[in-house]
Amino acid sequence: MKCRKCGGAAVLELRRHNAAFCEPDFLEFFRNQVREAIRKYRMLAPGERVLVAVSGGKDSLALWDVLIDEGYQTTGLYLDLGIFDYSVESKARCEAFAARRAAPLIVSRVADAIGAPVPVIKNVTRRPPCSGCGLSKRYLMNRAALEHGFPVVATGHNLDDEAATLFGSVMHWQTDALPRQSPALASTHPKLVRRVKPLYRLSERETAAFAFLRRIDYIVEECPFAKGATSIQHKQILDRMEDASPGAKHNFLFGFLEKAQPAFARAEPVALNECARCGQVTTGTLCAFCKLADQVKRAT
Ligand code: Q46
Ligand code: ZN
Repeated sequence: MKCRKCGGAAVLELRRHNAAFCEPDFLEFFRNQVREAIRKYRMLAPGERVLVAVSGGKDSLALWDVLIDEGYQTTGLYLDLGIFDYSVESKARCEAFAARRAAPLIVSRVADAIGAPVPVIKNVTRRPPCSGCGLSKRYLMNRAALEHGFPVVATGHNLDDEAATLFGSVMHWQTDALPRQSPALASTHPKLVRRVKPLYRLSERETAAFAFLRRIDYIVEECPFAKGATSIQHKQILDRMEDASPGAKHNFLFGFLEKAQPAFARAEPVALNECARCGQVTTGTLCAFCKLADQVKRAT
């Protein structure tokens, strides 16, 4: 196998690109894909302050690594979900990465914000753990960005994540979710920061290879609650399609973004208010996070 760029010995074959790369050319290919994502969706201004949501996994730490090297003023945000050893280990990886790159890291505990960690929230609500967890993460990311004066939050969602989310939304025809399925979400309210996903052009295998080659120490284990989550089942289905037909995920996601998404755009923007208690954005009077906090308080 020869590198497409230099003809040297390749370390990685990318079937969907019908190409193989040596180590330096793969790293450059990876960074170019991030640059292209940022350019195409105008995700970040040069040198902008960016809050990077990090979980300790390969994707978010690879993203942070690239953004630091691209000259953005980054700060990491680690949300401690209180999920047993998984949270202890993943926090340690984020702290070690931040120390190695001499980058600031904010740590925020879900239990401090809502009154209980994710496993307790799951028991209180009797809903899948990812439901309360996802809601809390979205809320706390936005709140941390506002409190610390960041105009934008970057997350490590990759091509596999985005294709699986799209697949799930299409399977259930969640037409509310489809307009928001985008690599970049603009701010539609002064209290809502922009959200961007600069890794959306890169597969999970590619981010794993990048993290490995950059010697990033990341947590390999998944969250224990990920097992059985429907998003994992959707990923497995898409993996089988990708095996049979390299490029299937890319075509599914990119085809949607380029050709289908405009058909689902809302004619009228959703009216947003400020939560009567916390002041964060909501479509009702009290936001979903404050309602969840009340539910936790009543039960604990
Ligand atoms: S952390 Fe939270 Fe994920 Fe664990 S409980 Fe679900 S949403 S799987 S990315
Ligand atoms: Zn609220």
